[in-house]
Amino acid sequence: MTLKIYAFPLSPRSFKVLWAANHMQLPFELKLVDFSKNAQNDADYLQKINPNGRAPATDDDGYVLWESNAILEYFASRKPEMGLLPQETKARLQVTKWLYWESAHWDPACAIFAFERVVKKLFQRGEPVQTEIDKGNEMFARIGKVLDGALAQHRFVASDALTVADLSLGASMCLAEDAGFPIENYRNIQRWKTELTALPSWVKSAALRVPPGRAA
Ligand SMILES: N[C@@H](CCC(=O)N[C@@H](CS)C(=O)NCC(=O)O)C(=O)O
Repeated sequence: MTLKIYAFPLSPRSFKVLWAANHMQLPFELKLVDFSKNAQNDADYLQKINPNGRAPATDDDGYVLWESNAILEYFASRKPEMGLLPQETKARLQVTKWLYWESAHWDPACAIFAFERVVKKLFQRGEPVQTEIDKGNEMFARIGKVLDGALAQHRFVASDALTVADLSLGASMCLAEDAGFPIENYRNIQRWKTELTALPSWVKSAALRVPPGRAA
C-alpha cells in the first residue's frame, strides 16, 4: 500500500513532509487536508489520523504518525543509505538538537510572519497586526544569528552534509518572500536558502503549492 501524506501543501509544515518524501524518493499519495473547508477538524480525520486537528500526518500501511519532525525521522529511517539522520549517537544528536530547536524557536517565529502576512490574506482574516510583527522581529533577532552562525561553520545546518535538520528548518523558506521573514542580512542563511531551493526535490514539491481549488 502506498504511503499517504495528509497535507495542506501551502503550509510550510506540510511542505516540509512533501519535500522530504520527494527528496528521499518515497512514493506517496497526497491526501489534501483542505484548511479552507476546515477538513483538519473532520471527525474521521481527528479520530483516525490526527487528534490535534492539524496537518501534516502520514499513514504508512496503517502506521499513522503526526508531528512533521517525527515524520522526517521516520522517512530517514526508511532510507538509511541517504545519511539524512546519522546512525552514530553523537552525530545523530547534532541533528536531533536542531529538530527540537526548530519546534521550540524557529517555527514559532516563522509562524508569526506566516499568520500575519499569508494566512490572514488567504483566508480573509484581516490585516497584519504590527505588534505581532514586532514580536516576530524580536524573536528573529535572537535566533537568526544562531542559524546563520551554524551555516557559517558548515555547508548545511548540522554538518557539511544535508540532513533532516535542513529539511525541517529549510522548509519554512517556501514562505520567505510572501511572509517577509527578516533574513535579508543573514548572508549564510541566504546562501543555504539558494542551495536548498535549487534542489530538484524542492522544485518538484513547490509545484504542489497551489491554493485549493486550482489545479497543480
Ligand atoms: N508541530 C506540528 C504543527 C502542525 C501545525 O500546526 N500545522 C498547521 C498548519 S502549518 C495546521 O494544521 N493548522 C490548522 C489549524 O490550526 O486549524 C508539526 O510540525 O507537524
